[in-house]
Amino acid sequence: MKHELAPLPYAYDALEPYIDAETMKVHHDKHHQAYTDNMNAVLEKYPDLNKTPEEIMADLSNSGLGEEDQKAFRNHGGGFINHNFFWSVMGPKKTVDQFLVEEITKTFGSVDEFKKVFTQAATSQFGSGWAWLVKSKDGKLVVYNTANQDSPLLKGDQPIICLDVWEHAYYLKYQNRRAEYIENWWNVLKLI
Ligand code: MN3
Repeated sequence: MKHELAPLPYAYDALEPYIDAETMKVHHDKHHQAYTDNMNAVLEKYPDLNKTPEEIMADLSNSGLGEEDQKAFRNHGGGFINHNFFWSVMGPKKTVDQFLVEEITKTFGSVDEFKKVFTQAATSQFGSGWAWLVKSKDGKLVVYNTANQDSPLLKGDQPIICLDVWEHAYYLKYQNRRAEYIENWWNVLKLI
């Protein structure tokens, strides 16, 4: 089954000035499109596989994909899934999830404390990767980072918040200033 790249749920310039329109355009139209195309190239070898990308990722070793295709899917399918989720947690307007705020406060003590922990995970990811807030299999909120396009679904965790810290996510505007990108990004995270 061929998967289409969905349009961004807002205009390219909707996250200005924190994330610039040019970055959003290249990030979505080029990078996310490439992950989508490369994932489709893997999946077209398995026309009878009747699973969503998320279902495949959540049980990759039993997905029916060959070993090399599992590696390719982990990267490109990961890129497809992670970016879809990333666009969805951002927006030009806050739509604060009060239940999530309460859960975060219970787990981390306060939203500010959570931001410190998450920022640390995002800042310290060496090279390309992501920072995550997930609900783990046992129902706990956990922050960690992953390398490359590795998805929390690989471990059975459910993503709640994510931040792309690949250079392509910020380099046009921020160059090497990842910390500044992360600090500004809180303004476009709509959930808290
Ligand atoms: Mn990216």
